[in-house]
Amino acid sequence: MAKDTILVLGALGQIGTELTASLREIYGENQVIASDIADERKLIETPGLYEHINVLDKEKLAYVIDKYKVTHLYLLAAILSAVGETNPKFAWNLNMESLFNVLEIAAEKGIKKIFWPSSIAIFGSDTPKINTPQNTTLNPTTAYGISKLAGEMWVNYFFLKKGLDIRSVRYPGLISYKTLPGGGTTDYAVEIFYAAKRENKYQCFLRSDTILPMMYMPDALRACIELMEAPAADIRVRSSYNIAGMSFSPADLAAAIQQYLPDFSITYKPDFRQEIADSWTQSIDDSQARNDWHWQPKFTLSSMVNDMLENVKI
Ligand code: NAD
Ligand code: AKB
Repeated sequence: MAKDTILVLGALGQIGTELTASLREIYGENQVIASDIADERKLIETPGLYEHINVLDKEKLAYVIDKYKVTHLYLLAAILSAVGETNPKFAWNLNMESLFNVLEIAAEKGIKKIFWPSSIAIFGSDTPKINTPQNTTLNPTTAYGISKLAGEMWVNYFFLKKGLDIRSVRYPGLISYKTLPGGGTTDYAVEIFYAAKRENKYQCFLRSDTILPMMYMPDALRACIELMEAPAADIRVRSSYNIAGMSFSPADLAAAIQQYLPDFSITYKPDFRQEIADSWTQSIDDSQARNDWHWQPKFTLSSMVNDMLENVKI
């Protein structure tokens, strides 16, 4: 039987660089094709097959899928929340058209499984902020959040109408040390580690008490891989699953860093990203993911800070 072949779209971003490496470790170097609109030289750590693909170029996407007989797609190309607010129409166009291209080609070519991440950005100011339920009020007020909410509805639609096996999680803000984040509201929680190691101080663009749901990258990668490997019958949410890691404010994170770097100091100068953060929730109820596919985060604030400070290279 032919082996499964995976194509990762947007492989050079914060998640993609690490997910591509993990997928290559599990499924084999030659079974995972990385692709992005950016220069392949950015993919330093994971040598292997690479294709330059703009996800808006449907013909090229279809050509690469045929060329490698791709069976599994991971769509990671997107514009995130903060950059999205600088050009809302572009964020909407890129996030929606890329998803539509993938869904239509997948339906036409019989792709076996697709992973497409949603985000906590689908929540809005009137969503319950603490222990936000799986099914709740969803009135996002960012272009990014609107595109993710519409995306959730479309992946569910393609599951129901076309039988596509699409799986999704609503990632919280992701913290990692291998690739810098690509323009989100939660990026401060990565920047702070570089500033702490470089200068022992950080000016945060959010208020000190802004609590947001966050997750360390090893947990985020495991969530994706475990969800994709779960039996289809166990996947009862076909829009996107709530998943939780940890929740903290910039002040909490600074205090955790001070456990290791006692002279580290933080100041606050909130900018336009504060309004975005204020519209999101603080903590997530992920019991449906825990029940359906046994999701369980491993990292806490303190173990994440310890690992980040050990691994961040300046
Ligand atoms: P990122 O911005 O770091 O990476 C996105 C990648 O997509 C980049 O390498 C970029 O070059 C590429 N890209 C942009 N436009 C493209 C195009 N037209 N064609 C092909 N590639 C293109 O993003 P990320 O943080 O890795 O996020 C990946 C996915 O996860 C996104 O859907 C994002 O919404 C979602 N997500 C991320 C987070 C997070 O905290 N990182 C949280 C929630 C959800
Ligand atoms: C962002 O801040 O835009 C992302 C996300 C939570 O989706 N990190």
